[in-house]
Amino acid sequence: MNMMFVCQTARATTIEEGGPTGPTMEPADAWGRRWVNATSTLAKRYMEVATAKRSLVCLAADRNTMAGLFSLIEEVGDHVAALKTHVDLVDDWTADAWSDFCRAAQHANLLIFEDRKFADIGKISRAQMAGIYDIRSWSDLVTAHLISGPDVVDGLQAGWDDVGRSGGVLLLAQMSSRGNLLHPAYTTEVVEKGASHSGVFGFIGNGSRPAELKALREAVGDEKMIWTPGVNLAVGDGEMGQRYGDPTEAVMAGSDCIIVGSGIHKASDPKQAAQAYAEASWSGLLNRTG
Ligand code: 5FU
Repeated sequence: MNMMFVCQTARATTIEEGGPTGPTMEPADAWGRRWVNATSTLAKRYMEVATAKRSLVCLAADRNTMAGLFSLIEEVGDHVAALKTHVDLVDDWTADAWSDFCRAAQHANLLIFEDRKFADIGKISRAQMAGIYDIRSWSDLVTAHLISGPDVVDGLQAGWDDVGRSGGVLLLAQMSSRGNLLHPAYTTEVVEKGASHSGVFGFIGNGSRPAELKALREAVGDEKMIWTPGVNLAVGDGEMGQRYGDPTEAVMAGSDCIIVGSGIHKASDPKQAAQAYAEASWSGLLNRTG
């Protein structure tokens, strides 16, 4: 992919511009308690970008070619606030192409979130941040299961430290897939252990079940983020056990970011779809009380 092409076509949205579809709003006014209580610089950065773009959408960019990924950013970059990747599902992945892709994402003002779901002991998680994909060098956020104990978070933080960068961990407190084993007692323990850790940016919640999400928000409190997959404007069962809930309801129940994959990247018009999800998420934020 020609980097010049990417730079000319992708456009960074600034807060001063007020995003693509409306007047400027201050993050504090849009986010209320979450803005006041957030202690993480990354969370504030996310809330600023989301406010500027009037979008609480994280694009799950699950396309398996670099060309497909580049065109997605070009089409929807203005309407999403973060980019979620699975670096290991790209068929024609090369380090150079990925580095250009990350640059295009940064240019579009997107936090880069690798949904790696780390789950090993601390020292191995640290080592896994390096390796061929070198996740520590380009990710702002990664996911982790807490099943192996709290050192996984320290290991991931050490990974970013090793290259002089910083990042945040999203712990899986719930999942959207049917039959998952993250039962309420496990969720409670993940939240208890994660809530006080400065390396924990927030939690993954189940976007398909607003009642579960509401309970998760009550347990988490106002400081940390909750980001939610399992969201689609077509509510119901998805492919291979995925479940979908309504984007606006998810935000009103306490989600700070809806993670949307096929609803955008498989749409006949991804830009229009991204705009629809942005609007649904933004109206949820403006209408939520907590
Ligand atoms: F942790 C989770 C989860 O519980 N459910 C998910 O669906 C993560 N995901 C990711 O969100 C999953 O790996 C996909 O990348 C994305 C959902 O894509 P969809 O096409 O919107 O279903």
